[in-house]
Amino acid sequence: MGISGLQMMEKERRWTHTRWLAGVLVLAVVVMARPQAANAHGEAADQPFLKNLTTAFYDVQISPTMIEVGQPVTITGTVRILSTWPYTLSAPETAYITPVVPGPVFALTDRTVNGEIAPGSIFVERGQSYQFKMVMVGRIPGRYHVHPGIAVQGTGTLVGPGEWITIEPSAVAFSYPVTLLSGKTINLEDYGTSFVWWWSFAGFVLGVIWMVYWTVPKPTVTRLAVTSQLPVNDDAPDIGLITRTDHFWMNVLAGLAIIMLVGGWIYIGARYPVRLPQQTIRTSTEFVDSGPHIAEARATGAASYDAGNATLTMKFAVKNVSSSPITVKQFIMAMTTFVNGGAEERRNAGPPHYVGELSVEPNTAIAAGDTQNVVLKIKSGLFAEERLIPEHDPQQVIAGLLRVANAQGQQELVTVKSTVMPTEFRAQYLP
Ligand SMILES: [Cu+2]
Repeated sequence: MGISGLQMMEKERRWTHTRWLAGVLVLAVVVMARPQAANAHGEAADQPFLKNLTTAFYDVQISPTMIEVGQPVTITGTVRILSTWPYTLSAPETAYITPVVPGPVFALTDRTVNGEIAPGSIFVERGQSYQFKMVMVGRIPGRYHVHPGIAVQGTGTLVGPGEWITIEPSAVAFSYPVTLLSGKTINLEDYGTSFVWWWSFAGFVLGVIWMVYWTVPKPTVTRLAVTSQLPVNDDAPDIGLITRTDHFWMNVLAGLAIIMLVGGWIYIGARYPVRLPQQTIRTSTEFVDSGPHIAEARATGAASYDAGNATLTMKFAVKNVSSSPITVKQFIMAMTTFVNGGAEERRNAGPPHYVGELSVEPNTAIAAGDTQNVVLKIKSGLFAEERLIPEHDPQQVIAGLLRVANAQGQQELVTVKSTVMPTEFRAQYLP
């Protein structure tokens, strides 16, 4: 093969390369040009056990649902870290209760957990409940789905029920005044923004110069086959790998980086002589009183789930250990609440989309000291929408809270766990 043959091959190779690049580019444009409105926070993608065995959110209220920029929205509710927390996940120890919103469209101004101020993470325990209150103010106009969530270290963020919130534009620009310990008030919305931006940008530019220097005109990367043959500390100036000029320019870049660093220290020291390190606050909250012990419950057989008509049927033996009759009021699973009651009780149970009806049979009060076998039936599209029920898992288990109340208005949320069997089986050819 002559020189021209080699050139032809090189041309061909480049052309294939160009076509491949063009293909990737077209694909990227197609993917990016067709954005779909996001209607959830991706929780449906999580495995069912990750939702129903870990936590249960109840009594969640998110209001008001229509505000103007600068006005507050309050999220209240309770999350229980279930005692059924899966052994396949790392134990829940540190967690962070947070609003789950699409980006910085709100500013969180206040958060309490079990009545205590909780600016950061908290230590948590299985079986305990965490009553939360979060206040956030509207920042960027739009319509957003807002959930409370609990981010558990080692597991991820588990979300509660959500509500659509509309932020209308306001005549007044958003501001977030904060009073410093010195007594001076600053606007957190734009405080130091331009300095932070330009300073970061300067560091970025330095990094880009370094990267381009070594990748575009230099053969360091493209001749990997050659460089990989050289000893680690061989600059190989004889083959033009790293020359004296390169050393010079790298020293200049390193010098600039050091000047930026030292300059930054001097500037900070002179401009802000009084400083406090950023605070890391970890608190263990007092546990909320879970109320009197009035009932016990356990599964008396496998639950069944019929995906065809979206119906979950569970069997429990409920024992009344109080001195007055009790009734089963709700079944709470992950971010959903199913209510044995009227429209009013459903309205109070949480954001309407995540509330459904619960049928209890027999729906009669359980006398003091008695144990009654009850069948709980729920028909709801939420099971499929949120992917709550395992239908094809190595552990076919669900868990939740049974809310039981007596005539005196006392109530208890009893953790229940049950095996669940699907009633429909579909062919599955891929794992
Ligand atoms: Cu959502």
